[in-house]
Amino acid sequence: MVGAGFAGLYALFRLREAGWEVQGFEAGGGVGGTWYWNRYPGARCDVASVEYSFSFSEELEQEWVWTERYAPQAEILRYLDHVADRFDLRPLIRFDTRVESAVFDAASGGWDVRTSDGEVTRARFVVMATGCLSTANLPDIPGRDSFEGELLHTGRWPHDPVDFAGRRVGVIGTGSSGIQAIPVIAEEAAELVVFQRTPNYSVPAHNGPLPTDELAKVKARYRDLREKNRRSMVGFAGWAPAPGGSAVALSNDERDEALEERWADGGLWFLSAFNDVLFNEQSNELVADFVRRKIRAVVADPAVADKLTPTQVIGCKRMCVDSGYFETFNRPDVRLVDLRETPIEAITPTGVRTTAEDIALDTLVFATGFDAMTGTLMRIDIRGRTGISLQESWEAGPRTYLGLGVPGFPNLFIVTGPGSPSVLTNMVTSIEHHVEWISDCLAHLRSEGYATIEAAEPAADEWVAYVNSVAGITLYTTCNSWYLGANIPGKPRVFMPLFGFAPYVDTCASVAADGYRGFTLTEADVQEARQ
Ligand code: N01
Repeated sequence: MVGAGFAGLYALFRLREAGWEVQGFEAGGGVGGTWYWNRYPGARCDVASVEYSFSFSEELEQEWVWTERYAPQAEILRYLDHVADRFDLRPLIRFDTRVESAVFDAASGGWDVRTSDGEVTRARFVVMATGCLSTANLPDIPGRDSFEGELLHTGRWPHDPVDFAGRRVGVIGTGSSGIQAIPVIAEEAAELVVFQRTPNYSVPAHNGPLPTDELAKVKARYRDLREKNRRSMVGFAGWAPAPGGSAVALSNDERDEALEERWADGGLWFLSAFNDVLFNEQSNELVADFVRRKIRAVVADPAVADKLTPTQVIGCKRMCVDSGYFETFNRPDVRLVDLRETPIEAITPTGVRTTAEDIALDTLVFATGFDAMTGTLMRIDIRGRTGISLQESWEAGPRTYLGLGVPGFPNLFIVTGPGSPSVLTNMVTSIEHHVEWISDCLAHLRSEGYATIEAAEPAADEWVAYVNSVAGITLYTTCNSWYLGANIPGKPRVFMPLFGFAPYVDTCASVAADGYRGFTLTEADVQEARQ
């Protein structure tokens, strides 16, 4: 089990319960994954806390008390620490231990997993619970390493508090992480300079304390909520009103009224006001225009408002959820630098040089995202049945079957891998679904006497074509997003996640019911005969 975030912890729990001997490896010094590394100011989840939580234990669900509508990073980390202790998972994990390679040994039908502590562990199965957003992207801007102030990345935030008081701070990047951190840093810093390459859409979180009676109501109906989430397209907001029809079908007033209602509720569900926002350009433009008007109404200086106003399709890059982001630009001590007008030329020992000026800084925060979905897997030397590496196999983009299995790599499973709905859903719902599917699959192999399972090439080819064809009917492919790998120089442009959770769950169930259709299962003696 590689990773001890939500996915690794649940996989360890579930597989141990099923009677397997399990060993977890975790590069970090503690559990938590994303929530261990992303400790930047303002970090919180933008799926509601009551939904962004495990459903596998009713006792856990009932006893844990979420204090805010959207849980802050520290509370989610406390929750995962609690899970690790409550279910006694820590003894199963080797911390501060990075998996460097995993090599399939055809003779034994198992994997040799080499770790940074020099050990090699033999495993029959390997489950990569390595996360979709776990390898930080630190762009190679000229002079970056010459900076003499403090250089930070939101995804690798120090454990000790960072002091911004009296400092001139720069933030590069205005995705979800930047948009959360900027208002909080602005409160503390002497000056804040925001370096923006692409403006982003953001909807207010309207975060606040979670009233006890509201939490009690959820707890009373938790099974129903979880079931609805599993039957939804995104794995959350299962109780929310169904999306309206097309945005195009309404008058301007009717549309604005519907959008105002969602805006007042806040959060990602805003994008589901109408059922065609991610499919119909005209509908998308009407919704985007509503958000643009909101930005202009908040930002006092029209020139700054213009720079902050996105033009791309809304939702194409992951929409953000904020607490006072646009308001921050009305502060006298916050400045926006539009990198489309004046790109960064270099980072200097004292700050950032754009084509227009030298900006002196004490602290520089990279909120520049991740080598998403494949970055972490591709940094591990994973070698399959024929000795081929995952890097070679995925040279033109990730190839999986169901996002769970990779042809040529027997007995290797990926939790929320590319080709599965993963990042387009509530991650915890997707993780639980995958871990349960993998656990059921291993039980099947054991009971039927199979030694190996491997995604078949034609099944993976068909699956990749299917994922692309679904992406092709959405508007997701119309901009440069990390979903497409467009944020990493040289990365193949392939839309990596699959849109639509509920139909995917049905497909996975039917594959299993069909004796793992599309996978090749090998019996123990056949495996031996192959050598
Ligand atoms: O990263 P991002 P993130 N020079 O890739 C800019 C999840 N998440 O860490 O758009 C200058 O979205 C880049 O500009 P551009 C969520 O799924 C969730 O913010 O490429 N700028 C962009 O503005 C999210 O989508 C939560 O032009 C550069 C920014 O850096 C995902 O994580 C919170 C640059 C990167 O944005 C990633 O979010 C946080 C360069 N060389 C994150 N390179 C919650 O649940 C990149 N940029 C709340």
